Amino acid sequence: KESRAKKFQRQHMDPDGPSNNSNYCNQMMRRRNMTEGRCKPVNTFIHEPLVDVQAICLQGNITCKNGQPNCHKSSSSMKITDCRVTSGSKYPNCDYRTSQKERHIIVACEGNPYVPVHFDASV
Ligand code: PAP
Repeated sequence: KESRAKKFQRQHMDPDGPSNNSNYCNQMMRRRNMTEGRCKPVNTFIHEPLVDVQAICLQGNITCKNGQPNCHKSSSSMKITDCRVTSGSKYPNCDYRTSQKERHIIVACEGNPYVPVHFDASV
């Protein structure tokens, strides 16, 4: 079974991106298997080295949206792409809006090693 750490990498890591095109989310959401069974409504890809994202687990500890205490906010801003399903999108033809941003990101971390398992927010 896919570990939570590997699932985070599949859903959120694209260190070599972003390809600068408006179809990025349509392609990547499909390629990373987030359009099977349903269109995952919102998802963020991070365009920074994995080690830099893993290091967020050692940075400022904050409360997550769900009230759990295991969230951490990046001390630097990071290149990200937000993907949000369009209002006209109809499964199985998942259609996304692609928005590139530079934001501080908040991830939840778990385990030993203590690594990212959930993307909480960007601020
Ligand atoms: P996403 O939230 O990063 O988009 P999602 O597929 O929802 O991805 O998976 C997040 C995982 O992190 C969940 O585990 P699961 O895959 O076994 O269901 C969730 O339980 C876990 N997790 C750990 N800490 C938190 C937290 N503070 N907030 C939300 N999810 C968390």
